[in-house]
Amino acid sequence: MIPVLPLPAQVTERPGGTRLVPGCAVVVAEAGLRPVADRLAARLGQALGAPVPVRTGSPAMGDVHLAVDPALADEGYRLVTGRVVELTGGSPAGLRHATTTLLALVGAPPAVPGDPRVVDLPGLDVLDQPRYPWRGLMLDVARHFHGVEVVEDLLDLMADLRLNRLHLHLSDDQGWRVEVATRPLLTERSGTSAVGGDPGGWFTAADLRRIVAHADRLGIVVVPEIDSPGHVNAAQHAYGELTPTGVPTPVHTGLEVGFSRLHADLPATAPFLRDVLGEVAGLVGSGWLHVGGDEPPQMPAEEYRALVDLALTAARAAGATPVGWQEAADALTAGDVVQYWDERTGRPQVSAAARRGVRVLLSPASRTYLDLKPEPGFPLGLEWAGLVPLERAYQWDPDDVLPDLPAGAVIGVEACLWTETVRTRADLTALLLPRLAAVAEVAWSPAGSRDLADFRERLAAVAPTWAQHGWGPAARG
Ligand code: TNX
Repeated sequence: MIPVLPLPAQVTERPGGTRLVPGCAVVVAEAGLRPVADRLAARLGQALGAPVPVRTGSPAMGDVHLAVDPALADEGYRLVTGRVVELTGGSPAGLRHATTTLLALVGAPPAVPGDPRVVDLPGLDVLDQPRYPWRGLMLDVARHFHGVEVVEDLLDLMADLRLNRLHLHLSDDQGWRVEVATRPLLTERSGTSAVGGDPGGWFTAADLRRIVAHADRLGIVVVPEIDSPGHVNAAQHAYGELTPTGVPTPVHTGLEVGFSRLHADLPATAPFLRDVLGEVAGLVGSGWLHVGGDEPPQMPAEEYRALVDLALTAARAAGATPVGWQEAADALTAGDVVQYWDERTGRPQVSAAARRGVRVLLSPASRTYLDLKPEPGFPLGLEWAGLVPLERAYQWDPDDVLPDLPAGAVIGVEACLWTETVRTRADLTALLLPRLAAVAEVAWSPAGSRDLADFRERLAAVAPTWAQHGWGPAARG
């Protein structure tokens, strides 16, 4: 058992190994790798209980050497323990993954901070690369708001699990969570509400820039979502011009869905989508924009299509590749991404879209909706698609979800955390862990390589590190 999550593609034992002692250094082959090296050195220093310097030049015995070799896969890496620990990435992103694998092998920092320790790494040759390029987590900050510190903390957790996409669900019926310069009432009137009358909140442009910068340091791409044409009560509460009567709708703090919608025949609708989607895509600047499209209330199919087309046009005009929930599948074109979530419906539409070249992101609710309860009576979470115990989040294969997809259509896997019942950081990680590690392994590790008993052993090995961060079910007490 190698105490690493997700399971690497290939692990070979070799003679020898590396002894890491306080005083060892992280040595970079080129100055451009310094950001990756600095982060590794800081964390290695914590784990060894003594500061670890970063140097350029040639490594001495017991050092950690970082280099890039473009012959490796883009996010791929190699880790070899011997006279030195040799970490090689196909890119800085791959190298970063190598560092998280090394940190997992080193294990949790000493219980008494600063108490120096020696770590003997076994002789290993790890050659690893991801199964899918999109390994995501969706966080709903609309039902309950979660601020910059919590999001940064989640980004750290994601990076350790080698996840590389953070999808932020920024608007819904209950609240609006991103400042938009051309529509200030969105946050002024709809930023402060949340499910159950709990406190709201929103990201300023500076907040979003901070999140994006932190994600960028970790090789994580932020995908903002502005949901429409359904799930728009917060927008209509702020701007009455988006409703047929012209009167702002009442604030909504309940859990019901599927009652609010935009109207294609109102003059304010198209400018709203154009301005808001354009601005949010520009603020995040990742080249991706999720346009929602889920759970539209009753409306003529042509009107739904016209509204989704407006959102898609706005996304493209802002230079972003659109992502949409499966309900929007018919409107998407080659290169766009469709996110499959509701296993009760939508299969033919998603498959047809894939045949047109639309890429498919898998979030089947019964496997990846981590807001669903892991066990009966769990104090948090919903149950609408059943329970999602750890085994269900782990024991499934992406190839089996939509078997009639063309080869290569699946771009990846995304876990979703809706936050109707999730109010605090402790609530978040109580639902996320350990199941997020299961979904991460489904997205990363080679088909057919997974073994539940081995996975459970590896979970037990990383649990102390999570506990030290205050992550996981234990954190809720
Ligand atoms: C379905 S998934 C929704 C969300 C809810 C979630 C609860 C999707 C695209 N829509 O509005 O929060 O179920 O699990």
